[in-house]
Amino acid sequence: MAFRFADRMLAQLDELGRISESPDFLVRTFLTPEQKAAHEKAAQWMREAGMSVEHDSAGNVVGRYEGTSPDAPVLMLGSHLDTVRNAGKYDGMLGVIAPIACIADLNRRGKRLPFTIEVVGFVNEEGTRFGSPMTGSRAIAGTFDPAMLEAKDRNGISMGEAYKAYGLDPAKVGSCARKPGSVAAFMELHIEQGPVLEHNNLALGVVTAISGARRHRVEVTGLAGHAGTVPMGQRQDALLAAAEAALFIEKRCTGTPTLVGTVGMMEALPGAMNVIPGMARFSVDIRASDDATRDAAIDDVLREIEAICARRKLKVSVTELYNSTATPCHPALMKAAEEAIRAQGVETMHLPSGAGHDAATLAPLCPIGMIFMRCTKGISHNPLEAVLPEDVELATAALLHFIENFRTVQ
Ligand code: HGY
Ligand code: MN
Ligand code: MN
Repeated sequence: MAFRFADRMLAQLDELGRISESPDFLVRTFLTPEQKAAHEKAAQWMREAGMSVEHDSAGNVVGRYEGTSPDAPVLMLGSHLDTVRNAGKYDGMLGVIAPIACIADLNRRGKRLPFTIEVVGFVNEEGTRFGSPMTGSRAIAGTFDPAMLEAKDRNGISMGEAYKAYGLDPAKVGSCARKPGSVAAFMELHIEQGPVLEHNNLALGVVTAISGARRHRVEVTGLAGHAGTVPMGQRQDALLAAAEAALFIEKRCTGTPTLVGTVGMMEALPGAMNVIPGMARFSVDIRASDDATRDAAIDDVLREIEAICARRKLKVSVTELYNSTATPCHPALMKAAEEAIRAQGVETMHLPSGAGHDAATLAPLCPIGMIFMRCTKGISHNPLEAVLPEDVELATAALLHFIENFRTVQ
């Protein structure tokens, strides 16, 4: 069945899904040649849709569709174009391709609205390469922290050095910050990345709030040794402390509604089968729908990590990489999103987001809203991530309705 939007969009999402640092799985991280290639592809589609395009000081790709009154505040749309490792091809990218399809439709009809529309492909929402996420949306929101330029990737390259190698001045990353009042609203379309819409047999949902997250990197230092000669009772095995900590995180974060804790990365160093790990590095990602619940869990976890390392006579250093607060969506945008969805003749529901999104980062700048689209079995951050073409069609039609009926939020 030929769709008005979905056929071309799914082909574009497939094309972006093939721009990867690995031939074996999808991974496209911050300030890489693959990021540049994906942004150039998006820029081409933005131009074809009738937009002017710029790449801003943080590396975001920004398409602009002028309105009838040039000095009216901007309606900003978009999402991120970077991915996790072994990613699906809809997380982020759907939220860039859909608004481009909407603008292309307006342009085909020669329709201009009483406000300018911008579509942004944000950089580094995931934080895959340097640990610290949301760089592009923070820069636009005016909350970019230059200290993040010190964060290093797994090869020891800092974000600042990577910016230079990419051709951007690290000292100017934050210069793309928007003036307060210059952006009327930000609306992000994103796959739900969870099972709730599918469980309720709904294609689209209205997001109520976005969970806050905090991320830490932990480094444990013990004593490397010979696996065959050091008796078990005389070891300072850094990896076992990390393993104990991971199990404590699971236990502490189990049983409290909306509280989740994840150790997504763990390294044993020097990383040889016959060497007792003298060092271990691991990540801690803890979230909840309210900050107090989350922060109490983090306090307990950090205290337990210290205790484990003291007992095992190990040194430990903890670095906080990210701290975002739980963010409510603006009621007026929730209402407009619900109207836009219902105008497609379908039911919908309100639901929170356990995942973080660029929308939350933009909340200090302007009112924010999100529309969720069902994804198969709620799977995400996984190549099995999948969507239904009819849902893509519905989501894009709803987004277009939202755009054409948008009124500045009071
Ligand atoms: O981690 C998150 O919630 C998002 O996918 N960056
Ligand atoms: Mn993601
Ligand atoms: Mn995402």
